[in-house]
Amino acid sequence: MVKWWKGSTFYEIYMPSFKDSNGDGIGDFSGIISKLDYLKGLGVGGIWLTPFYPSPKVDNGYDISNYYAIDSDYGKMEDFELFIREAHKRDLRVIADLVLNHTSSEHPWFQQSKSSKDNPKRDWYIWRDKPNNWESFFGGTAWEYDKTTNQYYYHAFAKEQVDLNWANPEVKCAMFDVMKFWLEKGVDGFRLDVINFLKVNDLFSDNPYENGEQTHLFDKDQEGILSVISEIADFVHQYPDKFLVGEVGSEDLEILKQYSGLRMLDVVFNFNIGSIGEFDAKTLFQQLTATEDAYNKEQVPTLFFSSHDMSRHISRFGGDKGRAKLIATLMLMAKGVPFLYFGDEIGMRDWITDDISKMKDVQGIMGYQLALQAGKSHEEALLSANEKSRDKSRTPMQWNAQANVGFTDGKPWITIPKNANQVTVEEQLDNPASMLSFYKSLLKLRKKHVALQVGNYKLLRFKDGMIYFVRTNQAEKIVVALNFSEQAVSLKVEEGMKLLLSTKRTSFEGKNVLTVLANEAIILKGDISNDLIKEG
Ligand SMILES: [Ca+2]
Ligand SMILES: [Ca+2]
Repeated sequence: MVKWWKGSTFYEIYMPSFKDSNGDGIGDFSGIISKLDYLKGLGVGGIWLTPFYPSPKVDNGYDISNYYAIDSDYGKMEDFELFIREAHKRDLRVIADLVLNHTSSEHPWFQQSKSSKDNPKRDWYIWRDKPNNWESFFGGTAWEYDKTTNQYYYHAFAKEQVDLNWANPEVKCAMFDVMKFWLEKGVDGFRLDVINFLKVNDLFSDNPYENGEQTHLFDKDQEGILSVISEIADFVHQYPDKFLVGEVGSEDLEILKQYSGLRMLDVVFNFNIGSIGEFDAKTLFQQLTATEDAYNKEQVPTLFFSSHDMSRHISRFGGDKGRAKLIATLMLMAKGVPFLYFGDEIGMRDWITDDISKMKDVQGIMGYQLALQAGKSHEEALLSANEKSRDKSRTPMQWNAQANVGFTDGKPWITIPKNANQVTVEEQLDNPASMLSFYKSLLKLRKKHVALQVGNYKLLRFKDGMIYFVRTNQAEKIVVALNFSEQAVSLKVEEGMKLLLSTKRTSFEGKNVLTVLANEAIILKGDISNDLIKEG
């Protein structure tokens, strides 16, 4: 029996930006419910919701002030429960984003902790008389002075996101209670935020520097982290069929591979593949191969190229729609669990601001301030802020030409310029040549062919700018060729292969030479009993 998540494609919904139902410009649960049929029609099997808990939203919900409720921007608990029922009715699973590493500074636990040195919650957070040199991942020192008790508290991210002390078993128990609560509400698992940050070095040793940049040697991936994660995994997996995906903030496969597998997380995000910056087919191929080599039989990679934390891949990789289709084919046909980011399916692009007052993301704003402090001009600081800001991929879902304005506090935040790049669901829905229709075709294929869900690679190769692979299971063999180059590339295949999908042609004559056209993505189905594709 194939585990449900191995056959699923996930769809990330960035809560504030997906679908607003009451005209305040902020996405909400009623809005998402109204689009469940759209998601079902698209063909995804799981939904990942970014945090929906009450939060001051210094970091857009990744600063939780109450783990047991729904933020009023998104609705009420009844709306959430209705959402879960309606999603399950359509066979859509739901995973909730959960932040175990830190709470909002407004969380009552922290309010109690900071009230006095002998408060029972004091040790739930990390307090020191003197800071060490650790830097926040958003820039600046990771220690904030608190005058009430004349000590410093530790925050790996913004100062309003206070790191919990996972060395304290009470913290673990409190978080297990939180997980139990949401599992019993019906969520099908969790996406665990910055999960390799739960432990810090006991001795608080200073981090080293390399080329002027701090190396985060002692504030993540510390001793004991794997056993904590194993306990979390065992706890969640007591409930049948629950799924865990971890955000392990690293592109290093040697680190990533430690966190998934038996009695660990089911999968982690493979930033080694997903966050490649400039497009390069060879680098992409090398990362796919390296992952395949590094992982054991129990481990499956994840496939994604966009998220609420990074630039949208269509923009990052040069803006070309043909290339975006090749990337889509890779995401949905290669071995791994795909995570689409909302708007990927219509080719939504990055948004860059020329007005710093419109920037919402704490990471971008910090980048701006630090650049100014370093003596940069306003223009240079804005450039640096736009690079760091994650607002670029957080603009509202472009359902139609009207849905191009984002609001914050009741005021218009952004307007997507009306130009050739403005894509909408409305204009793509009934257009067979659209990006949306292409994604639907891919998702349909993935659902139909078990080899595309769980099949291993019989072959994974690179030739003249083309990535190609063969995936098989007992009954099927599927050949996928992705020609990222500007020249046709030929391959020897067995005779009689059948065309499943191509971005450039509607038929294939079944000869034993396949000439893959420039920028073509092509998928063929063969007979498992025949010889496999040959190199040629
Ligand atoms: Ca709303
Ligand atoms: Ca931590």
